[in-house]
Order: sequence, then structure tokens, then C-alpha cells
Amino acid sequence: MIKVNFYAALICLSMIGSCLAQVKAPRPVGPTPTENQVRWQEMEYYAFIHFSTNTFTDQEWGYGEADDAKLFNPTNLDCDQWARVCKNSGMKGIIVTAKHHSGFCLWPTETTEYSVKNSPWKNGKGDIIADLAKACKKYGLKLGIYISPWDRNHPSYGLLDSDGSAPYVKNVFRKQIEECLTLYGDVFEIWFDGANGGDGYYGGARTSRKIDRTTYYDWVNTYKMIRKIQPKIVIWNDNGDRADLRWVGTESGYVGEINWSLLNAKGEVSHDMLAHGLENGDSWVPGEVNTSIRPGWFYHEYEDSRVKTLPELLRVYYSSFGRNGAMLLNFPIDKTGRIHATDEKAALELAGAVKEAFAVDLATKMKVSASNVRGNSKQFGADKAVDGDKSTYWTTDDDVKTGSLIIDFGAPKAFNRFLAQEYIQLGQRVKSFTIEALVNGKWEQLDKQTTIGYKRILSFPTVTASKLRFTITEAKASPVISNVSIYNAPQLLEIPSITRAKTGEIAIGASDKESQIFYTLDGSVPTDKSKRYTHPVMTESKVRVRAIAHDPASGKNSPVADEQFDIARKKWTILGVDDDKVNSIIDGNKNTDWFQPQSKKMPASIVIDLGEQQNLEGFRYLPSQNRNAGIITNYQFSVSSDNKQWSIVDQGEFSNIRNNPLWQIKKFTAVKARYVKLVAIRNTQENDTVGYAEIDVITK
Ligand code: FUL
Repeated sequence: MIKVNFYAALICLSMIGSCLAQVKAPRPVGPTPTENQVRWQEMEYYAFIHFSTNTFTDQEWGYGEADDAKLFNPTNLDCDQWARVCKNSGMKGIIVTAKHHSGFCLWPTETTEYSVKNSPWKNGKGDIIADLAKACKKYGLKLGIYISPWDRNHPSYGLLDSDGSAPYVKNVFRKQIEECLTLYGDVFEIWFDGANGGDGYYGGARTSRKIDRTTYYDWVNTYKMIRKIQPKIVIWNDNGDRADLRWVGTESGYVGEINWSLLNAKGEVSHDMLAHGLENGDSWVPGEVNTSIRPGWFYHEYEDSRVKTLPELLRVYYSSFGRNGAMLLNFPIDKTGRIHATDEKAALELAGAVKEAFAVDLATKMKVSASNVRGNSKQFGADKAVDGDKSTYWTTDDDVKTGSLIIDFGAPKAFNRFLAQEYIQLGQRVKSFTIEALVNGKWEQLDKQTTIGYKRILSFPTVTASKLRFTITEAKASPVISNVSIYNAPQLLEIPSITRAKTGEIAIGASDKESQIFYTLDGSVPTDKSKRYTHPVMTESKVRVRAIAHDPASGKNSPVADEQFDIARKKWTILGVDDDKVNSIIDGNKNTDWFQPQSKKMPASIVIDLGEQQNLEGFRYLPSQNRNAGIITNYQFSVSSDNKQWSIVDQGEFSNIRNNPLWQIKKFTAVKARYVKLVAIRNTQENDTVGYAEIDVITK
């Protein structure tokens, strides 16, 4: 009896074997990811930590002033807390600014004196990278290193020896990389920011240094060294030679809906390529979506009320790895040396919401059928897309480049999220697809999209249907789908928008018609018992407006929208401009802008008459949100009582404004004046275009 069974099993096995031998797996199409890139992609979500002298000087880009090192003194530095928050938030690793543009190093490097060893923190005996590496290990997180190529402190930055070599690159930059990659265990990613050259302290020279970021750092040899020390690392670089990962062209937290993980190995990368990749690119270079949990990358107390809300964070979530990217979310460490409680709460709320939304996969173990199965083989059957195993996949015959999967729920089910994954080890193939729902016996299209890649998640209004049809309408070759999932995520109320017109009128808007708005003007937290908003409210002076959207049906509230306005701008006039549109820059609407006429050359100024004397202690500038042009980087701000005698009260740079075109807030010693003048000295493109979305003042 035993013998018979043994032979039967043998025959069966050989039949399966020959069957498997006949149906080969599809061949890869186009470039494919390296093992390191696949490992990285599967991390999906990890943290950035921005911490440096900037935290103590309240800057986004430190100038590299030697004395700033003396300010670096966190009172309660706690890398364990950073790692704990990241772990509890569902993240898989942490990339830390070991060195930001100021040049200040968070470890006691041998390459420069500008580091923790010359700071008061732990009497110069501390090492933040070592502390963090230890904490990461404890929480099972991977460690990543950000080393800014630009160093505004180092005397040799930007200088060349007589043989054309760069002493800074040889003796400082590369050594710093080497130290970070050898002293602290495995490093999963190294990050080289694109900001490069410009004004700096440079060992006291206080000058401007320019370099060619494609050649200066000798990337080819720098990469070789990196890969030799850490063979499993991925390199992120926005500077020249193509690395393993790409920037997605914005720091606002999204990548294009069309997102190919491909680029060409050589040649310039346009903004469009950063956002969408390149369908026929010759190299695998997937996108990493980097954004901060607050507007800035470094901690500023004035951003304590600007932490991204849950709906905003969810939007980043869906627009990053929901679109074949990875999500790199930044925590600015505060002056105590910890992730601020508000940021922690926001990240944990996101983790909770994600867990809730993706708790039940309605596709799991459902009956699923396919229009074509490769060689009719079980190995490539429709069910492989819903078996929860990412190493198996549904695929079609080589000559079949379109096809559908139908998931049958048996009975009507409500859902509003669809997730699909390609088996990227065989290349990114799908060019377009649709999803449809069978509602009361009729197919209704829910969405029509383009690329999938490693992971694509679609959100749509809740539908109740008995079947879902997923159709690949165009692909480079037979589609290879490793996973399809369907979810019913709870609905969230968006925060209302708050704007204040030049007249002083406050308008509050909800993103949907059903919800009601409640608000306060005294700084208190609004509830559904607060004043109900029905029409614009007139305000005269400084005011803090807080508002919620409330859904009467569910009783749910949105997070609180919070806006702080200075004096009303009713009496303001812009002088010397013969163009009505100029008022766009004081209309309270960030989406309208105005540009100086083309004939105007730098330095270009704009003068505002505030209508009466004010006690001024700062100003704010918002660059155009529509055009990536005319963005001022270097400015002078002057005030006057009579529009004749002017005194300069502030001058400097708007740091990182190209990549993160936010409100720029500048403070100065209080002064009484009626006229203000903002002079643009330089812009991001080093030409004469000057634009503004808004200009505002800060009064005492
Ligand atoms: C930017 C830098 O210039 C910022 O300061 C920040 O580090 C961000 C992540 O990259 O481009």
C-alpha cells in the first residue's frame, strides 16, 4: 500500500515538474531593480530627522558660522525617543542629517572642528550618530545617513588645487562619508542633497563659492567607495551621476500619478522626469517622496501650530507609496533634542488611520478569475494575485498584453480603496488600467489610471458591488501582477480653508457641501457648539481664526484649521506700479501672484504704504505658487516714515525656497514706520524675474 502511494506521488511530481518546465516565467522587460532597490522599495515608509545648529539658530540653512557650534546644546537629547516614535508610527528606518549645509557634524569627526565635539552638549563628548545607531538597533529600524555635499563652514569648500583636484572632496567630504559608513554598522541609504555652493562662512572668508555639482564631487569614485564599504546600501543623489533613487521634484509630499521607476543613466533630468520617471528610460531609478511633518525641515517654534493634520498626512501617504514611491517623512527635532509631542501625535494618528483603513482585505480568498492565464498554468493563475504572497503572481501568455481579473465577493460589499502591485523584479510593465464595479448587474467604471509599479492605491467614493473587474488596457509586455487588494476605509473630514481678504473679511470654506463649519476668533478650540459659519466675517485687527468642519450625519469633526492674521490690509497701497493686478500680492489669496515687468532689472523693489504708522517687527514673503520663476532668494527689507528717508532693517536669504516655496518669516528689532520696501537682490534662477504671491508685515 505504502509502495503504491509512493509511486503515485512520484508520477504526480514528475507530471507537475514537466508542466512547470513547459510554462516558463515571463522574461524581464526593460531595466529591473537591483536586490538593494527591491529591499529598499519594500521598506515603503521611513523617517528623516533634521537636527543641527539650525535648530538653535532658528534657520533652515545655517551659514556655517563658527560660533554657532557653541549654541548646540539640547537639554534632553533622546535618540531612543526618536526611534520609538518612528517604530510606533510604522516606519522601517531613519535617515539623519549627520551633516547639513552648515557643515556642523553630529558625530565627533576627525575631518573638522565644526562638530558636536566643540559644542557644550555633553561637554563635547557626545556622538549622536552612535546614539541613534544604538536606538535603531534596539527598535529593529534601519539607519540612513544624510551628508550634505555643500559645506558652508569648511575653508576649503569649492577650492581647487593646482592639479584641478578638490581638497575638500578628497580630505573632508569623502572622509566624512567613510567615517559614517564604517563606524556605525549597516547603513541602508545615503542621501546627498542637491543644494550646492553659494554664500557661506568658509572658515571666516565669508564669501560665495560656486562649484559644478556634476563634476566637483567626482561621484564615480565616491560611489565606488560607498558601495565597497556598504554593499547593501542605496544611494540618493540630486547632483549629477545617476544614483539608485531619485527625487520627485517637490518637497510637498507627492509624486506624479504616472510614475515610471525609470530614468536614463545619462543626461539632464527635467522636472517632468523627476515627477513621472521616463517610460522608456534605460535605468531603474525609483522615486522617493520626501516631505516634512511641518512646513520647514528644521524645528521652529512658530510652526508648532503648523504640524500636518491627519487628512494632510493621509494625502501624502496615498500620493507617495500609493503611487509607486516611498514615503520619507521628516521630524524636525526640537531644542530639547526630542521629536515634539504634537509631531509624535500626528505620526501616531496616521499610523492608526492606516491600520484601520487597511485592516480587512476584501479580496483575500475571494473567487477570482482571469481572462488569460499563462500556459493555463496554476503557477500563474488568477488566485496568485490574492494569495497574500508577494513572490507569486498572475500573468498571461507572452502575446497577451491586456487582460482582466474579476474578483467575486459572493454578495454585495462596500469598498473605496483598490491596491495593485506589479512583480517589479520582472520590470515595470503596465501602462494603463481600469477598475469597474458590478452594481445591480451593471459594470460601472470607478477609475481609469496609468502606471502601477511596486504599489498603486486608488481612492474613490464608497461603492457597494458584488464584483470588481481590474483590466490592464495596455502594457509593455504580459502583465505580471503579484497582488490585488480591496478595502473599505473610514471617511475623513478635511480641515476647512481660512483666508482673509485685503478688506479684512475672513472666509472659511469646507471641501464638501454637507459639512457645517464652526469657528472661534479668540484662540479657543472650536467645537460644534461654537459659532456656526454662514458668511464672511469682518475683522479689523490681529486675529487668530480656528475652525472645524462638522458632519451632522456622523457627528464627526475635522481636525482644527488654525490661521493667525496680522493687521488688516484695508488701508494698504502699493506705490509706483501702474498695474491693478499688483494688488494680488496683498489680497490674501496665495494662488494669485504678480510679477515685476520684464524691463525691471535686479535689484527690484516693491514699496507698500501701510496707510498709517505701525510698530513693525518683521515681514513675510510668499513666492508664486504657480510658477517656478521669480522666486527671491536674497533680499533687503527697509522701512520709512515719509517714503523718502529709508533705513534697512533686515537683509539675508530665504533658505531652501526653491524646493520648498513656503511663507518666509523674517523678524527684526521693532521699529515704527508707515512705508515698507522689499528689495529682491537675487532669485533662484539668477536672472531678473521677480514675483510675489503675498507680502505681509508682522507688528508688535
Ligand atoms: C533640501 C535641503 O536644502 C533642505 O534643507 C532639506 O535638507 C531637504 C530635505 O532637502 O533640498
